[in-house]
Amino acid sequence: MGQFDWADPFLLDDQLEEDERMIRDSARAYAQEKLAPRIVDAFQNEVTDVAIFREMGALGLLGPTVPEQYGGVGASYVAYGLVAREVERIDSGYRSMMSVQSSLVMYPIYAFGSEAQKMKYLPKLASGEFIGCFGLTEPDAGSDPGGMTTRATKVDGGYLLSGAKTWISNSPIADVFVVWAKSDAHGGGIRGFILDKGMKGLETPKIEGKLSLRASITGMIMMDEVEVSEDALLPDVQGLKGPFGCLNRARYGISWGALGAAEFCLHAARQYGLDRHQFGKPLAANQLYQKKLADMQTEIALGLQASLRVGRLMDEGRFAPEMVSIVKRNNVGKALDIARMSRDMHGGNGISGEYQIMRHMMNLETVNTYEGAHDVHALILGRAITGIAAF
Ligand code: TGC
Ligand code: FAD
Repeated sequence: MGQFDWADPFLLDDQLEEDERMIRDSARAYAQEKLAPRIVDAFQNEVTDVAIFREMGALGLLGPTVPEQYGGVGASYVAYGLVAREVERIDSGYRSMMSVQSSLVMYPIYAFGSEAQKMKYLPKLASGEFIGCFGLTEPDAGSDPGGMTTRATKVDGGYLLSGAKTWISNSPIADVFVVWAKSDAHGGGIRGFILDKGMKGLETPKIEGKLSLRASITGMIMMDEVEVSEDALLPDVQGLKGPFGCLNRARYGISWGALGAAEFCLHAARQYGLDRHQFGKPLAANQLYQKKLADMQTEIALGLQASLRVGRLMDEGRFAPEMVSIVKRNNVGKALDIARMSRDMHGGNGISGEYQIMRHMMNLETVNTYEGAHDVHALILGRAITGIAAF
């Protein structure tokens, strides 16, 4: 008979390769030693520490799946998921900074870029010397990015880009902008462009007053006839499959990351229940309290196994986007439920910054919305089940 480990019910650790465990351990040590001590103040004071990009870069945590010749470490998608889980165990905002850089900026340059674009951008993005952002969402095109109005107009030797992107992670501090626009030279089709900080007509105002992801800066990308040369165009993709190809990877990483936040909330509720006494016994001695812990543990364990399976299929080149919709939607939804439950189990202390549960809860509200809102993923799955698009 095997031993039961409450913190690793299905022995996930046994299912990892040695190099995946090494990357996971390195991410865990960094997150616990360097990120955990910063986060309470960073969230409270809405501070995004740009040094974090360089620290993560030095450890190979940015774009880890990119091959070594371009600055990555050629890691598996399972390893990438494990990094997301460790970073989001501290804060979803820190994971956001990492996953935008990795899946939404480095991946499209690697997958759709020219050799010159790869050499120019990838090593500096991998080291954290450059910070990247990804502009898809617009004020009037969120769940329906096909409704975007940003335009690329052909001019001699290049393009003029005009339009507004909003809710863009990292944009106010970014050096590199992957922006999606409808291009008149390509029949109005959606194309990707790489813009650089400081270009004339490019503004990146910060969005103020967020109550979620406060350690990860968010802004707009305002483009007023920004002139780019022909070599700013990502040559190897046209249409929505460009941005969606990136989103598949980022959404998959989020499915692991959200469960890292959920694990933090489970572990905190368990310890709180053991330490705090009411009615002459520990809170954890009550049946209701134990049922909540069991529900949390069960959802986390099932969700991690599902993400591991999708990661293995991704590494084998056999994943379908709908698989990613299942794990992004369900794991984030369950993580949000778990954070709310843990907040309740902490009583009054649950609302304090010091106990950190409410911060995770507030962050997960964003995670449930971005990268395809919870219900939008249900519609993607509904379409696959019925053959009818209900958007
Ligand atoms: P649809 O007709 O379904 O597809 C259009 C074209 O795209 C292809 N495609 C995909 N390709 C690869 N992967 C996927 N997941 C794909 N989904 C669709 C499709 O094959 C087709 O190709 P082609 O060659 O036939 O043209 O498109 P639709 O307009 O009906 O889309 C509907 C829907 C709901 C699927 C889509 O619009 C959607 O997913 N909406 C959600 C938008 C979203 O996720 N936005 C995220 C913005 S970025 C972000 O939030 C970053 S936060 C990061 C952080 O801080 O961590
Ligand atoms: P809407 O599309 O207006 O949706 C509002 C509600 O309506 C949702 O509940 C949705 O599920 C529902 N809904 C929409 N359509 C349907 C339908 N057909 N049927 C049923 N229900 C529907 N975007 C980027 O491009 N890059 C980034 O880096 C980025 N970072 C972000 C960071 C933060 C902090 C946040 C909050 C957002 C970020 N986003 C980013 C934007 C994010 O992807 C969008 O907010 C998201 O796609 C939803 O779009 P929306 O906000 O316009 O909501």
